[in-house]
Amino acid sequence: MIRLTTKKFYITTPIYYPNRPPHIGSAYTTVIADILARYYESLGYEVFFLTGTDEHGMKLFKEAKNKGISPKEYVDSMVPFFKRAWESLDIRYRRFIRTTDPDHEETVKRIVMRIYEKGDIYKGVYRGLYCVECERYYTAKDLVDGKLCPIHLKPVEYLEMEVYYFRLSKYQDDLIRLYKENTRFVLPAERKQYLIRKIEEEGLKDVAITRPRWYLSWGIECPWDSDHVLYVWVDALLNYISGVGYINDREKFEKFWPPNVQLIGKDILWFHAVIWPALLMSAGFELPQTIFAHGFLTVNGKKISKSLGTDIDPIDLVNKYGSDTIRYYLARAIPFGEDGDFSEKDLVRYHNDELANEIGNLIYRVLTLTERYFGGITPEASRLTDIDKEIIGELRKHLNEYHNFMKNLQVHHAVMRTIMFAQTINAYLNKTAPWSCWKKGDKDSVARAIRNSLDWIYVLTAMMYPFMPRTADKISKQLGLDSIPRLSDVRLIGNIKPGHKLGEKEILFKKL
Ligand code: ME8
Repeated sequence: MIRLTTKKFYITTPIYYPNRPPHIGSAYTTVIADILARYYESLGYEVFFLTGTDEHGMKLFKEAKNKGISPKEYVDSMVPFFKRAWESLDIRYRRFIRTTDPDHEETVKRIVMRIYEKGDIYKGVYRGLYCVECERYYTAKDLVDGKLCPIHLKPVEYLEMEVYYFRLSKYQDDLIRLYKENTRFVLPAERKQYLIRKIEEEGLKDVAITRPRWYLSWGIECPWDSDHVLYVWVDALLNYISGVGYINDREKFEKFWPPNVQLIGKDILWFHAVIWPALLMSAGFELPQTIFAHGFLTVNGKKISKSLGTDIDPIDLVNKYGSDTIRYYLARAIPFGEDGDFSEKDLVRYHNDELANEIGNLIYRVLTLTERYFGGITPEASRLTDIDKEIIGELRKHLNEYHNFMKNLQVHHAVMRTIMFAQTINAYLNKTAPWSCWKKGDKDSVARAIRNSLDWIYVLTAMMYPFMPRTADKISKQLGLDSIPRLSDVRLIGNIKPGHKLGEKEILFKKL
């Protein structure tokens, strides 16, 4: 029997703390994840894309207390902000996981129990420093001026309490081996080098993974000791297992595990590249293929924060510019992996120069020519000329590079190749000048230039789809197609048949 196996792609974002609505930083990770999910979907992979909210821990508990409501009421009231923002940005997640979901709580208990039974958890006393904003421990030398958290610049707390520890130190050699042998496990490569250096210099210490209930009750109960609740980070990391159906859809879990790409910001690298794989090794799960830690965004050169007014609401941006322009800008302007700055001035420039002038003009131009000379019907044309073949060679190079960049998570380069693909078609039109050929009565050359350009716009549409699904849909309609071309099906010639009637043309991007 022939078994058809479909390739799978499982991608995750961090689950965000719902103590404030999403901003352009959380939107950034989520948009890039959606771009990669749509890319693999268009290639014919079965895709599972997980995002959600991280709802336990001291930070959420304190915020709720300040508001005079229960933690659950509080998180329930905040989750819609995330769902609405992601909807406005056309984020097509397959599940929105909340760590208060019952199947998540059950999964967490089962997995930590497994780790406990293996002997990797023991009781001890924690004495040290903690930042509630980060929900993480610090040592004095990590702090700014000896007292402030290096990320939030707020004073840390001193904690002294009985806790259960996870034997992270036991996994030190396995982790170092993992980083060295599996070159794609942590990307970009500099981040991996940082981890190796830090672990080799300082050594791994065991990590506290519970809190006594007298200190914090808002969390998942520790399954072997009801006087403790689990540390919010252990609870949160395991969302990547529960979210893909570990308890409530075993078939899905078997199909998609392990994650292919886990996107995070560089702020949470330690949890994802050190604690997470160690927990998985201990519990006996296959490890994710790649943890990719991107850089941090500032807004007009300033840190994103409520007090500085830089916590821009993505929905406001979408209302002003449309989701495709925001998605395009985030993918295009910030080299994926590096820090970057978000500025509306730049966004407008990219919109005008690249979207309106290159892509919008190209499509309008080709549709206008088809209408003028062939009544909006794809013409029949004779064999390819040497110029056509040369251009096809160039386009093939851009398309191949586009795929290489997408697969290597160099999303910004893939966008560049899309623009270069459009520029090459524009240059082809200038070179073949169908309007002059028409004047000379060379109808065959006109037909060839138009037929080829339409075929290549078809490919361009498929390349644009992951970044700009709305625009890809509009172009497909203008081309008279029933659906958006898929990357798995496109060819460099022969996509659109002669006699095919195009749709109505329309300006794609108004200049801002
Ligand atoms: O850390 N630039 O949640 P969080 C780019 N709940 N990305 C940014 C950013 C910025 N300025 N600010 C935030 C948590 N991000 C935990 C995660 S996962 C098991 C638990 C993005 O709400 C980036 O992806 O603080 C970063 O890692 C994440 O938001 C932190 O979100």
